Amino acid sequence: MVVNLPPQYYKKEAELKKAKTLDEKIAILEEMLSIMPKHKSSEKLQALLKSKIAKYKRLKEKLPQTARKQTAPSIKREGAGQIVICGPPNSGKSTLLATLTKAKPLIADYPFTTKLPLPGMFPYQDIKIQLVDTPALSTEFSENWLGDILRKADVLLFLFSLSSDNLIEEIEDSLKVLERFRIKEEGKFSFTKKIIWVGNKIDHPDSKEIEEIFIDLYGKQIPEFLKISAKERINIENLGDIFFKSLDIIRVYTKIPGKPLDLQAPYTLKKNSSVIELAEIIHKDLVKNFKYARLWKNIKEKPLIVGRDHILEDRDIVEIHD
Ligand SMILES: Nc1nc2c(ncn2[C@@H]2O[C@H](COP(=O)(O)OP(=O)(O)OP(=O)(O)O)[C@@H](O)[C@H]2O)c(=O)[nH]1
Ligand SMILES: [Mg+2]
Repeated sequence: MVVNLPPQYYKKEAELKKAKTLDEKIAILEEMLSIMPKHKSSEKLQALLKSKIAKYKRLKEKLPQTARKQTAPSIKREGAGQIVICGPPNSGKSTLLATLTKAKPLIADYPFTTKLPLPGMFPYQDIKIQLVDTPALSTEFSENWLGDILRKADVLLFLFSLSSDNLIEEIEDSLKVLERFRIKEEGKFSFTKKIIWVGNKIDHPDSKEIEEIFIDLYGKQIPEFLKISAKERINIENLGDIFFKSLDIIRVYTKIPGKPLDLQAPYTLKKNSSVIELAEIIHKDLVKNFKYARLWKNIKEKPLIVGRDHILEDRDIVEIHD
């Protein structure tokens, strides 16, 4: 049966598509319901709108207070770099955070369990990398603050589930959100951020079959992806090396003249940083009064004497003289 709907209804329908928050969506849906002519022909549509309103209200109930108030959550950066875990609902993002760090996120077998970002520190050799779990990417529910968190990350880890029957739809939906967040270029498979692609749940009996479908569709654009089981801890031993490499950082140990070497806590700098950039982080007086530096590749060998523009490498030991 054809439903004759007034033009205001279509206007509201367009507004609904642009609505970002659950409150906005509910308000618009309620308006649509009130505008709609109430006869037999529109019964189905009325029921659909009512069920949507009920669904959004249920979701709102589940949101913690802070999210309901629309205060944008943010994460304080800590450690040598920040990798934000993102991806479709139920892919195991929170499980991965729980497996790799001491954080205790809520994990459950239904979508949209995670409502707020949660950080955890991942120990890698003598540094710590911050991992952040986030709510699922979803064109329907992702709020703009999630975009801020993803754009501020050093690297993104996109986690998808190799046990999901809807994997392709889920990835497409996530990619649309990344476009909305201006992290993916529209219509192109190109991103403003470095992304580590990870297929999770390889312990699942269907994972081989789903992986084939994934490769058929994305093999060209995503030639490299990791396969893990966050829950069963399969293939997670190399993640540290991969994370460290992705961050493009180096560790530099400093030695105070006349004191023994303390290899405890390295400074972390961007790759290709120079000696003077290290001095800047240590103390601004060191920059002003910089004379030369002694640099060891190996503390047992004789040091090199280097100037301010010398480019540092991972694990260099530096003693600045002023
Ligand atoms: N078989 C299997 N199940 C997993 C694995 N990782 C996570 N799961 C299960 O998948 C379900 C979802 O896990 P979560 O970690 O909550 O997933 P999420 O991506 O954080 O989900 P949302 O926060 O809802 O987006 C839970 O039942 C987990 O136990 C895995 O490696 N293998
Ligand atoms: Mg989660």
